[in-house]
Amino acid sequence: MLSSEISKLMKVTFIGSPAVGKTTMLRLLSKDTISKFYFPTHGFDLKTIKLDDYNIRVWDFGGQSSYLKTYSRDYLLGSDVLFVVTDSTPRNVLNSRELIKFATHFIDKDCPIIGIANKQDLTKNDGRMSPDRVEQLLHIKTYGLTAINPNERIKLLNIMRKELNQVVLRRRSKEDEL
Ligand SMILES: Nc1nc2c(ncn2[C@@H]2O[C@H](COP(=O)(O)OP(=O)(O)OP(=O)(O)O)[C@@H](O)[C@H]2O)c(=O)[nH]1
Ligand SMILES: [Mg+2]
Repeated sequence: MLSSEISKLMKVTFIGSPAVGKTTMLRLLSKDTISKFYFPTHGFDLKTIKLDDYNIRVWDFGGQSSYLKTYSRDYLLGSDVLFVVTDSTPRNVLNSRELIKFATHFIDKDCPIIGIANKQDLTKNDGRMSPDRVEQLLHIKTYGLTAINPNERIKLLNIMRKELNQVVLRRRSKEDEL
């Protein structure tokens, strides 16, 4: 397949503990109304988003550990970018490290794993850490986000654009080597 064709359809996957904001991120991307109420995702949710010349299939996986154990292989397989979403609290970030270790068994070697330090609107008194601190603890590139704020849609789209562009560039340079 040509790299130009590969670039069109991308699989982006969200994983993370329950209630960290994965579905809210999906709603932010697809311009759905953002709810402050929490409705846990059962199984997974799937939406296609158009961004530049990408058709991005975003897989939003319910955070309950039973889902992950049962479906992780099918769910993670073939991801072009994996986002590990946290609520930026120390406990959740430490749990996310385990999740990253687990996920690496199911994704390709060259699939980037990107951290999201969500709920940046919360205060330090809530235990909210800065994106830099979350990045240090996760040992993966991490971006801060407030997914309940509709104004952050552009920010999330830019993060996705940047990461997908890098994936495509890496693939192109690999193709050139062949
Ligand atoms: N304060 C704050 N709350 C947020 C933010 N993002 C999401 N939430 C809230 O967190 C709760 C859980 O959000 P969801 O997006 O449903 O979480 P989830 O990760 O999809 O949860 P599961 O489907 O159970 O895995 C909801 O009440 C959201 O309104 C944020 O940036 N800041
Ligand atoms: Mg959800």
